[in-house]
Amino acid sequence: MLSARAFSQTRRAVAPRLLLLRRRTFYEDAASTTNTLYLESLYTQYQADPSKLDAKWGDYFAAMEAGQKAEPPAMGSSLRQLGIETRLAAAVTSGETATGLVASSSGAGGLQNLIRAHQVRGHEAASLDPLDLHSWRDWEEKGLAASVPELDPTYHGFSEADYEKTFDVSFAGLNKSATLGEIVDTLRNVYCNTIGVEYMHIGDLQKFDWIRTRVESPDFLPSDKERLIKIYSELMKVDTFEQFLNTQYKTTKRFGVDGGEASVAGVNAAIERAAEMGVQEVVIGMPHRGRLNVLTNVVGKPLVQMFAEFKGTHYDFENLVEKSQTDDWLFAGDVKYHLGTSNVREFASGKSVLATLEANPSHLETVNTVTLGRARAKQYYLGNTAETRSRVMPILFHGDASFAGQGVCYETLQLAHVQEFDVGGTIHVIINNQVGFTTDPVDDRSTMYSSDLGKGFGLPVLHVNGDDPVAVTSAFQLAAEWRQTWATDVIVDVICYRRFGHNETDAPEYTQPMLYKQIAKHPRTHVVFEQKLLASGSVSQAEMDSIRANLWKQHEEAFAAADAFKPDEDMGNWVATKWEGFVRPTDKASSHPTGVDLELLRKIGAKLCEVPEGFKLHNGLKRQLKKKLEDIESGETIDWATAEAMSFASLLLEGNHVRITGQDVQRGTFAHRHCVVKDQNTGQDYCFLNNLDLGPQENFIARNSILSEYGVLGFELGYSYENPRALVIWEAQFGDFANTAQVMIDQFVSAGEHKWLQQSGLVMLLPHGYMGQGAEHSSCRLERFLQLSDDDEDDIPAFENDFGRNQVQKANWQVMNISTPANYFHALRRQQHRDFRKPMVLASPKNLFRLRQCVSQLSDMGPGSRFRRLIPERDTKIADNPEKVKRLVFCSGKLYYELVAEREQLGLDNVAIVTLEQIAPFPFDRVKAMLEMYPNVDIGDGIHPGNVIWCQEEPKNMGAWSYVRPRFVTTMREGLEKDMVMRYVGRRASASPATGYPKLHNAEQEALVKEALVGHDDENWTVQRPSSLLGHQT
Ligand SMILES: Cc1ncc(C[n+]2csc(CCOP(=O)(O)OP(=O)(O)O)c2C)c(N)n1
Ligand SMILES: [Mg+2]
Repeated sequence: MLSARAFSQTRRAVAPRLLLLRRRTFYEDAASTTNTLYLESLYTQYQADPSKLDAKWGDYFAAMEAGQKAEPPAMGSSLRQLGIETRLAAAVTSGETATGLVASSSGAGGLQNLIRAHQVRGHEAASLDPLDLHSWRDWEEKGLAASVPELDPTYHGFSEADYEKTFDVSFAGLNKSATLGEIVDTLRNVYCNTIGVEYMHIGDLQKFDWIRTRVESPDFLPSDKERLIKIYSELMKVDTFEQFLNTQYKTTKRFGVDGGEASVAGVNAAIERAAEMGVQEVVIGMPHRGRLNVLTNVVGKPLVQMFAEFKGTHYDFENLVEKSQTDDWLFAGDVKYHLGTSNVREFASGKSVLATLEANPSHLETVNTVTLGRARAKQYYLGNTAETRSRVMPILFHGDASFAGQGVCYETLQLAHVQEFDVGGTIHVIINNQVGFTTDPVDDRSTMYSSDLGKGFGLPVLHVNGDDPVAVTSAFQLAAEWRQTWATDVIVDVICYRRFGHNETDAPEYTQPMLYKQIAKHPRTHVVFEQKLLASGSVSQAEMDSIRANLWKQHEEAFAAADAFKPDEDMGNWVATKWEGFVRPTDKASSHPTGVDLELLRKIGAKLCEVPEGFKLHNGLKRQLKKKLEDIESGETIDWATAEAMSFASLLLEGNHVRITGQDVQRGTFAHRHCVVKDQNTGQDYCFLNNLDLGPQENFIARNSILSEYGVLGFELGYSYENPRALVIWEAQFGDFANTAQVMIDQFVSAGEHKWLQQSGLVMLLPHGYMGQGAEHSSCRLERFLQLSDDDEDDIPAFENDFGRNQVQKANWQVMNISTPANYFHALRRQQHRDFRKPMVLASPKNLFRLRQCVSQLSDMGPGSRFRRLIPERDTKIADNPEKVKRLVFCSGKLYYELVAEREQLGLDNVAIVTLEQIAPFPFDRVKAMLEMYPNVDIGDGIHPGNVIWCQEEPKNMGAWSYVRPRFVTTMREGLEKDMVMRYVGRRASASPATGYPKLHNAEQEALVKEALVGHDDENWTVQRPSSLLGHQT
């Protein structure tokens, strides 16, 4: 038992925290929400039977009813106490147990509740803010109170006199019999110190206990000299980097982590601990803040190189300019705080870890799922088991404002345990500097913590004071242990401050004057820590001085050496993963034929129609498979889905992993794919493509995804980054939904290689086509993808041979609208049969799956066949008589079939129809051949259009028109030295992509097809618009 003196010391020790608990009087206010509810319940009782209520309350309510001003009879704690008593009494009389209610007795029940209160709400009174402002606890307007009454022993019925009494207690670090003073002190030490742990929302008792026993253990925070020195050294590495740059480049944007240094040191501790527990690789995604420091001190990018980047000696500008004159592809590069890299980190323990930092754009949180996709791919290639997942650990950094505000964070957490997306747990680190640019936390969220989203997913949240590097290190180590033990996510919320402005050139005093007065006075984290270490006598001043001096010297030496740093010719060190044998756009590339042996295709075909003995297939599917088998055997009518499956199968047999995800991809939005079928009796899956039984094959994954585009597309992109021997496909339910993933498309898919040399062969399937389904399900917004395509409309490249391949190699991506199953087959295979990778955006069909005419011959996929960027007139009668042709119609996708049907109907043999299968990069060479082929087609008089037509379904301001028009003209001018005015036939310009009225849709479609084929009589150019439904002609 404590002596009275010791007890009073204990109480003094905790006194500042008690002050903190009482800083606000929210609960003391009779008009506050809590008490309003309580008053209401009393009033209900009063109305029911005034005699049951204390007379003072009766008088109060009577006065209120009479419209007189009255004070409630009980205020403050007595009111609260009364509330508790009443609720307890109600619970007892109704026979409920008192779980969740506080006991009013000072006995064991009260003690239990006191302990539980600390476990539940201790973090709300913890000392988490280095600046001791804890502003997020004081948001009355959001219903958030600063005081936590349950942490006060008196709330549980104890009085001052009880502090010296002993109680039987079972709590780590306490004797079985301890005084209340000791108990309170221990509880506050664990739960209200510089770590605030939130874990009571974790439903699983085992996990809950796992975390409880660790944080409650007296050994949780280290105190031995060796470990303290290590923590100090790690912190100083981070701090020295920032301070050194601050002296050399005071006003250069670097988004320093000053104020949050401990978070970077902490991540290192997490990785080291994880390595001890079997982690071999970490994949890191992070935004700007502290990124340069992480690159250097976590990933291990050499200091010399980092300084060379500051000095600008890491690239040779003259050389770059020279290259731009000779090369037809120029690397754009990116600012240094967006670049990625990977490197092997060695630890003192002898363990090493391959650390990869994903390149990212400035768009906050976008990199999250890209990082997880890459991690999942690494785990897949290691063996795709829970064990291999445990070997690759993702770490995602977040800013406090962005984690609270960006919806993709939700998508990221939602993916955590979905099959084929699970990465075995992610460590989320919030560098919580309590500001987002100029926005205060009060404006960046509704919830108390930036991390509160995590609670919805049952993640443990470790809030930790950034000025306590020991606590930060322990929190990170715990996070790593959690991840390795439970294979689920965890959040470490490092609460710190931002010493300078948003970047180093900003003046934050404009917007946060009071905060920055406080920050200006506040010593750096290492100074706070040094004082603590000195006070505790664990480390001497001389020891710390020597560590600091050494680090500074290292930085000075590296800085001097940076002048002589040899720039990497290839800048290859910026690519997170290097692919052996794959070439850059500036290198010579090669490709292989994509046709497949017909016998093999037939065998594959048979397997695609076969389910195991006893498998109860749905009758509808049985009929489909029977028909499919007939088609394959005849080799005449291969449909879209079969062509797709055959291309997948052939790629799998060639050793490519194939993965397709997106909403409902197993069946396919249009019920065409059915690549995974269900046993009607058992619900069991069967996947044809994983049971080819035709020799060794890679694995096929088709997984329906969560209902997200942004997050899932990012995941697949990251997956595609890891290994080029995988065909990775993301399919949108309808193409228009891709716009919710626009950041991923603009910032990563279209520009990743140009900015970061990061290649990807990702395929995006975007169902597209006008079928009268209204505004949103008609268009995948081809125009947007085409606008992002980087081939110059006025430049026909002069490739000596293999125009098509060369052009794609230099382009940022390929945009397709394919019209035949065989061409789709080759387009997919072509992705894998090159020694470079290029994303492919495919406006995929919606009705061609079942269109009788949309079939290919098996031989179109056989040896010698290949992808056709453009398909010339297919009717030999017309193609063989080109001089008869008066109109030349170019189109793409399913519109082709409608034009042909109408042409047949009208019996026309003077109109040729050509499909552009690959729209971008524009097949100048093939288009030129088409323009040359038909000598009698009027190309216009130089002012007015002739009869070379671009026909599209989309409104004039959409679809491919704006992209193809100048390129057709260039082809004619540069290639054939003639001026051509191209004729537009398609819907009129419109804000909405399509009409919602089916009849109007039909009328439009009919008008545009007719106009393309027969045109209108307009000798004198007076009819500007042949139909009110169509666009102007010029
Ligand atoms: C998606 C997105 N929206 C807006 C911005 C502009 N922006 C850059 S940093 C920033 C504030 C970020 O605050 P926080 O997440 O707290 O990170 P911090 O800079 O404080 O480390 C904003 C709004 C952005 N980069 N990305
Ligand atoms: Mg911030």
